[in-house]
Amino acid sequence: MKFVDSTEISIKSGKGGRGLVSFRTGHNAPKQGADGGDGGFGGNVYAIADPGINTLSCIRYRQNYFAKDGDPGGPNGRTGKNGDDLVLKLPLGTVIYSKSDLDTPIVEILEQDKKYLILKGGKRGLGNIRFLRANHQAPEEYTPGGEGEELDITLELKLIADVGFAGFPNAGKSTLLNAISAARPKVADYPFTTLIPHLGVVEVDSEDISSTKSFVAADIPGLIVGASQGRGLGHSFLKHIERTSLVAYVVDGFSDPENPPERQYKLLRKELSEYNPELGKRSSFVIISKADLAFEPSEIRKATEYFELNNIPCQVISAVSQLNLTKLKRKLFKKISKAPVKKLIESDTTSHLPSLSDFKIMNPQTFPTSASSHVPL
Ligand SMILES: Nc1nc2c(ncn2[C@@H]2O[C@H](COP(=O)(O)OP(=O)(O)OP(=O)(O)O)[C@@H](O)[C@H]2O)c(=O)[nH]1
Ligand SMILES: [Mg+2]
Repeated sequence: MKFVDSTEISIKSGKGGRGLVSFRTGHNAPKQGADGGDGGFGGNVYAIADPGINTLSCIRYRQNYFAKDGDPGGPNGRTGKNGDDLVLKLPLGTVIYSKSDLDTPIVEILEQDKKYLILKGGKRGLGNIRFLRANHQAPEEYTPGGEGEELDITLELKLIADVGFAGFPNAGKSTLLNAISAARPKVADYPFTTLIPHLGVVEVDSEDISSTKSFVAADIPGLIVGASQGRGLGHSFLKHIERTSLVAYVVDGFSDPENPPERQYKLLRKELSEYNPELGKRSSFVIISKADLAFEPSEIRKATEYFELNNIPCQVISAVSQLNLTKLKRKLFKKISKAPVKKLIESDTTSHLPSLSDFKIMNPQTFPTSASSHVPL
């Protein structure tokens, strides 16, 4: 399936159903008593996480997503049916913005079993039965249903992974994810083999406890110098790293003596800082790959020297010969269990949304007092 990580759609909540004006009729008295029921509430628009999907491509085939209107009230005091809600099923990690303000997210889908309210449906209209008073026996008043809300939204998928592998092309990121998880990103000896991010669940055998723990690692397409300014492929995926609690820099330690691990690390870190200064400051971990290509143990010592001197946690590995992979998994797990998932917004709120207009009472000329003070909604 094609990876779609940004799309735009229009959403609308349902209008509330109109209240009914009706009267019981008898043989000689055409208006024996008001009995017009309330309308139904308009349907809300919600978003939920669907564990079965990991791209936005399924949402993209349609432009408009509308909840249903509430039905009008019926005679004999019958309340109209509430409009059906619209539930957008989205991949975990989707961020929803109003198209007119791409800086302030409205909602972030971070939890599996939570229903996130995006637009509230219109209030139900009130039937004339609600306006019945001792001194007002044949009320003609009713309220129309409240309008629904409309919004053009932009959806962006920002993966939720505990660890993001950031590295230059060919560093061995995909080979590593293949070796430590069930994910199977393609591996090849040419740059930019990975075109879309891949997630893998990594199981960790804990040293001290008998239970198995796991974390999610993301293989991000290779970055190049200038990625923060939009060069190469990596730029559009840098945003996925924003959400990982730990950035693991994957550097090829032994293929090119001209390009030692600390040089790669500094360049990568600079790119991330230029993209988002907070990212550059975030705690990092360095994975020095392809140790099977080292001829001498001294080469391995040399590769780690800079990181050890500067107190930067690192691990030399070989995904091909499975060297130090258990150690690596344990170390990554220890680092991430201290750092929670980075949220883009502190709490999701819909308070920014335009409030529904207050009800207008129709036919108010005969109604003795303000309806809103009497009528429970
Ligand atoms: N010898 C050796 N080669 C490796 C190791 N890990 C990866 N490679 C090789 O390095 C090349 C690139 O590996 P990938 O895993 O595709 O690299 P990548 O970082 O995912 O590359 P992009 O997707 O292009 O960013 C492939 O030819 C791999 O076989 C390793 O531990 N040892
Ligand atoms: Mg790859």
